[in-house]
Amino acid sequence: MFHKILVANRGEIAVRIIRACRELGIRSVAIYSEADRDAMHTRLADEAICIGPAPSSQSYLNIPSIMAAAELTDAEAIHPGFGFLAENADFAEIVMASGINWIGPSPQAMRIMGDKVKAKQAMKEAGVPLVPGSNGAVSSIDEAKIVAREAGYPVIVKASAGGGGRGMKVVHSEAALASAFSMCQREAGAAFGDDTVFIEKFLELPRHIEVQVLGDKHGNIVHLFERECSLQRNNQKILEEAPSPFLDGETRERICAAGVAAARAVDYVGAGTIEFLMNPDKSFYFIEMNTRIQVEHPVTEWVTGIDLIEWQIRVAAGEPLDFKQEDIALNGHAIECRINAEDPFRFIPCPGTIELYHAPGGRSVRVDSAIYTGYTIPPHYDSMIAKIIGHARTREKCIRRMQRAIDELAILGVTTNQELHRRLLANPAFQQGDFNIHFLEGWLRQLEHHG
Ligand code: MV4
Repeated sequence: MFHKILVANRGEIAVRIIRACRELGIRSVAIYSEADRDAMHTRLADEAICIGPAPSSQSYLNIPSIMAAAELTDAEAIHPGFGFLAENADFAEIVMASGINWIGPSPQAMRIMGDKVKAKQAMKEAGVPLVPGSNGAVSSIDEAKIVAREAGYPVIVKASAGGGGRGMKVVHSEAALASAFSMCQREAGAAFGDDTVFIEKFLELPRHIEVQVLGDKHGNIVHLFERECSLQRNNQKILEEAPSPFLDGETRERICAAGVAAARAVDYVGAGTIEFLMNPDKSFYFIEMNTRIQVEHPVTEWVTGIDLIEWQIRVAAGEPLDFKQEDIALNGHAIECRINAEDPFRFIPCPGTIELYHAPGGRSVRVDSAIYTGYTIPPHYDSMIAKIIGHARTREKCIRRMQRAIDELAILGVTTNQELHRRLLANPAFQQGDFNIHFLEGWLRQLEHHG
């Protein structure tokens, strides 16, 4: 096992990883920007090293500076967390070329999944269901017209190098296709340096359901069931849960098997997530794979009992998974509410100083956060400041538990989206599990008009 890990991240995920290291008897190295001198991850790690000025481009994205920190502290491995450099295959390669262990999948797997056209080709060969549409890249408007007619409108044009909602255009008719196609190509070229685009049938009322997988370096791959991630706004998830209230046992088995097949196709090592869209008739299609640990991993940890960060580290060190698929059972229900320092209904970030912080606690409530009373939230990074995660035997009980946890939470000095969570947890459609990826935006519009 490693003796020392450098955590190439900040905020609650850096704290989550430092805590896992401490429990495993591994020394941790924090890196921090000039804006994060008083951050929790800087204080909690065994060592901390400043890597640059506040802007991410000069600190948490600054590869030479991070590598210098790793060399200086003799770190044996780097955990990238999520965001920042977590899905940067070049960074993974540089880490490995420096003789440092990369806590994540192979750069090859990251490259295939980072390129949506390549990813879809690999998924097709693995028998994972794909959204009907183009077979690979579409390079001309004439070709786009043929593909769109075949799929039927509406269609969606997506950048191959995009993902997470970036670089997409929905097209409702052939009259609108040419300009949307050209615009998508042009924007993709400017944003990603790759103007490759492809076309899919646009699914109108899907749910976003994702499968957690875990692989080791000995060819073992298991799934840890699914998460329901439909409650989002502008591709920012607000509340996630496991399992999905929409799945029956048979559909669960099929989608989880598809997740394992997807991971196997790229010899996946570590924790990964396969994203699917699911229609109301329960047909589902692969859209992309995230080759990192995700924000919402605690809901999966709670319903499976498996510590995902611990296993990311153990498999990176070469340990085999010490359990089999049959050993993993789905236990109860878990919900995560993301607490953001932002205006709850206008979604404008509200950084500032936290005058008072009181975290909820009690039975089966977990809080992953890096804030404390007196902490000043810097304006340079993400607005997510805490995750409240609850577990119970049933979804109904879990909702009640989350309602009381959200009521207990007290954050003074900065505006947060606590009230949004209070209202969402009380919403009848949410309580009935009756929602899709468009629900939150529609409901917010309704709130705007009727209070
Ligand atoms: C889609 C889609 C409908 N049809 N693809 C957005 C994020 C990226 N992962 C893929 N996305 C979508 N792809 C087809 N063929 C709708 C979305 C989408 C979405 C997906 C998941 C979660 C939230 C979303 C919000 C808007 C659009």
